[in-house]
Amino acid sequence: MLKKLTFLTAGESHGRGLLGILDGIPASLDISENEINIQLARRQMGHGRGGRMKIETDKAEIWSGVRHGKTLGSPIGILIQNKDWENWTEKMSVEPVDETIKKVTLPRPGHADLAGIQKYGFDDIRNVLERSSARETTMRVALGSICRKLLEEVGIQVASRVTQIHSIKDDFPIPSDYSLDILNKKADESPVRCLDKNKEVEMINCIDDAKTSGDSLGGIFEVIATGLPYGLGAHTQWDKKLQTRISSIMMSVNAFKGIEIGNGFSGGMKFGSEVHDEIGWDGNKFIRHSNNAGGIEGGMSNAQPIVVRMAMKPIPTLMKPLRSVDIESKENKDAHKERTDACAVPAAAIIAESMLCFVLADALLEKFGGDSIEQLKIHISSSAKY
Ligand code: EPS
Repeated sequence: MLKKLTFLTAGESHGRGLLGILDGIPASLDISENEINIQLARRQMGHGRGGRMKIETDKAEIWSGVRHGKTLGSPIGILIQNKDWENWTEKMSVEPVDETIKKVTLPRPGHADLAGIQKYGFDDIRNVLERSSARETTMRVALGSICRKLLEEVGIQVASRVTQIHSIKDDFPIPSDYSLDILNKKADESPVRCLDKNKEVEMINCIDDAKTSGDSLGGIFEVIATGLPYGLGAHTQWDKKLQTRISSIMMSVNAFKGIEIGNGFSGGMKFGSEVHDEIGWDGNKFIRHSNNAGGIEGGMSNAQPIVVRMAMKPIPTLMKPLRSVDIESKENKDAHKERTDACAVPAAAIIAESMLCFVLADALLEKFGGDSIEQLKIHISSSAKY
């Protein structure tokens, strides 16, 4: 669904590390490993994460596509080492090993385990679970942070906040004087990325209770982008529409099960007169009296903030496992359990920010083009409408 950018990730959760390539970023964008690492650290935050995040301190090593702090226009290659690898050298060895490695044979409901072994004919679920692990999202955030940098260069910002964990809702409206910088700062300060301090305590307690009872929790979060011009995406064909592109990339994250743009589902229960955003003129430009459309009309950005809400399912690995069947013996048994997170909704919000960055950078490059950032800026300043 990306038109100008291409990215690929590789790597198993407990393998040596993660590899990523991002192609299509114009030349002369300032980027440093540190800027990528700041985003990687944001993804590692959040109450409810398990032991793995205490082991890893994700650091990106740029292997290609950048010289003297600026992109070259060539593919950008990144490597992130898994610190946990040293504990898995036999179990995840690339070469055959003499030691007998215990197979994982108890598929977890909700994970890729059962469909994966049926598809590939494996007799060890580890061959599936290692790649279907959320560890892969580390590289998405690393590559997405380069897209974020490109967007920031032209005044587009992306931020997120958690609005619900399990049944605890944070309905706190985003204060009108908050820039997205401030929103991200406030959300980053919260262990659950929410704005309401009372709800924060309730969410933390809810996560702790779930953890104590060997369970896991999902939730809902909001991703917002501001500073967009009119006309990213197009109304002319299904795959050019901005909402197609945003939803397909968002829904490529395993744990994301629902998406809503603007007032999405609640709009289905209202009259048209209550939903559509009335148009005004402030003497200089068109304005809107509301943003229920979430910044997209007819498949195009309409110069309002883009607002996307995502639902994340509870993590499928449970310390109090659900019923399953052994794939070898076909006996009824409890599902596989191993170290896990009780809740990763705050991290998921950062992953979704990165997903939105890919689409917006791609659509921006499609509309305005340019081999270098300077050219892109010239094209934007000569033709963008806000
Ligand atoms: C995950 C299981 C846990 C998570 C992991 C995703 O890892 P481990 O099995 O090593 O304890 O912490 O997430 C990450 C490693 C990460 O970086 O987000 C899973 O099964 O999906």
